[in-house]
Amino acid sequence: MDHPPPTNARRAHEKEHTHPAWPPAAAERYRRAGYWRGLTFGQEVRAWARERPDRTALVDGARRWTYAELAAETGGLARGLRDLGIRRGDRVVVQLPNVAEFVLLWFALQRLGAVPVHAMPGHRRAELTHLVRLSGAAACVVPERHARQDHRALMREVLAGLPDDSRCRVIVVGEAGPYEDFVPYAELRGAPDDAPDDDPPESGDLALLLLSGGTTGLPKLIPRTHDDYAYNARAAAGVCGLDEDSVYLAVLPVAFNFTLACPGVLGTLSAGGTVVLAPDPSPQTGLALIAREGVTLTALSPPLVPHWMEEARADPESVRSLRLVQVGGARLPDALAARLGPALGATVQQVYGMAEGLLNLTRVDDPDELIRTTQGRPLSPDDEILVIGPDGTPVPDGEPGELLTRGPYTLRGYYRAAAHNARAFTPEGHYRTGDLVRRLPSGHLVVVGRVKDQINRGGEKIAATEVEEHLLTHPRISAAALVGVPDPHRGERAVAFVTCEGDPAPDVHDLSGYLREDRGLAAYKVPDQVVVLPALPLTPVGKVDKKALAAGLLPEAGVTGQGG
Ligand code: OOB
Repeated sequence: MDHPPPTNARRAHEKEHTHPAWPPAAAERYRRAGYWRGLTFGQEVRAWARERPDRTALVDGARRWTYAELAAETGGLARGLRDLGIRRGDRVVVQLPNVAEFVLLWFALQRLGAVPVHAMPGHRRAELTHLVRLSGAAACVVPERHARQDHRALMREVLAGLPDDSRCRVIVVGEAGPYEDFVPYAELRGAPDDAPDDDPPESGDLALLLLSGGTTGLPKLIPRTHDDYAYNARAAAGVCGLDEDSVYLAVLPVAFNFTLACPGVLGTLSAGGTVVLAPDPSPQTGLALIAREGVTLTALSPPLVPHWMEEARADPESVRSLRLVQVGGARLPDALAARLGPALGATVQQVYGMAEGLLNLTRVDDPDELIRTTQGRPLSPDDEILVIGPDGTPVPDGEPGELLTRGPYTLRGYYRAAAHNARAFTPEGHYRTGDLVRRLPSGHLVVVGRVKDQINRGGEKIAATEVEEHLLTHPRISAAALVGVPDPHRGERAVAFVTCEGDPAPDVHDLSGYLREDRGLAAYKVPDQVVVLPALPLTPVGKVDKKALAAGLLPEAGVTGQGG
């Protein structure tokens, strides 16, 4: 069992061993190779402002920031956060949609050496409470409202579920309203450039905590350092050929690693380009921004692709400036990959990444065949790739096996999860991705399936056991198995197979209400379909036979729902 941490805010001087880092010899190699440059994000944002003060860094609706303004404003915000009591090493849960305040606060936290913990906009009481407790957060940042949710009311519920000694502050982007103990973002704004510099972070420090897609009960936190994350963003920017004229449109949530650093927001800024935030992922909003701002690259998830193609066909003029479209987070069907480029008049880049680190991308000069049918090859020459069979030994190229990896920006262990780390990593420090891939002689990977108990609902990851544990708290449910089955729109949908006691058995509507309202679970984790069975089928070793369950829902016998 992994033990929950104390919930009160920890200070930087407390020496807690939270996670394993790279061994010194590997770290030295990564520094010598020039991957780790010894700079913090706080130093980077100031250096960018000195190099190109007047270029546009950030656009959100009618609001625009030059690089000089970005650095000045984050300096003032850092002062405001310090005055609130946030210090180097403190964790701060950030749950914001695609608004400029995400970027400004993110850099302000970096300047203090405080550590943003990335929540997704859709997360609700269950996820937020878990994030605050596990990270021992000193503060949470939320929007006033987003997508019909009052996040202040939600935070009040989260705080009520914490022990009395937790001192988690709440910062609201917008009005605090009746919540008098919450701090409005506007009050944090100190004088420009006034960042405190008495206890500066170091480049090897923890810079952020990302949420893992999860395979076990509760989501794990992924530690990323300034050195490794800056390399991730900069190297991805290099692969995408970004420069000062690049304009990146952030369509997917900015808190998502793909959008933030692959190359995304951070890679674009490191290259001197401009970041434009899309308030929603619709092609109508996206195409209007592409036309208005001269966007040159963007990143989509597979379910968005058909809608964006349709809109672009109707209005080809609007996408004239677009050069590169990245697609990742879930498997892009080969047939869609072939049609996307011509529809948007841009080069397609498949991206197979993970918050844990390893990033694979097709290259712009790859042959069409590889761009259409593979999920790319590793970003770094020092990404080490192993593809292993069930016996743990490497399989030949072309054969499917589980992908294991280690390298200059892939974690060596989750945060405060020693027991889980013993299973998720090899003794040599390779991360077990849980993905089934085939490696081609060119080094490109094809994602063919998954051995982890996770559902990938169009890029949104659902840990089956997390939802099963919530389902089992329902008074009528006696057994539950959440299974991914192929779905024409999302690639996969989540089906809950349950056995019930008493009548009537709960249907999908009842369970949706139960999971969202009673359990406080994010809506995207609610099963799309519920199937009640007299008993769940078991494998010979007595585990629930998820393959058999998934196969039972398919018209074509013999195909399982676990494929990537
Ligand atoms: C990205 O990161 P996560 O952490 O949300 O999810 C990682 C998992 C991978 O292990 C794999 O199972 C799946 O998502 N995945 C893909 C994929 N990209 C991710 N499966 C098939 N094809 C792809 N192209 O999803 C992520 C992080 C950075 C960049 C892009 C995606």
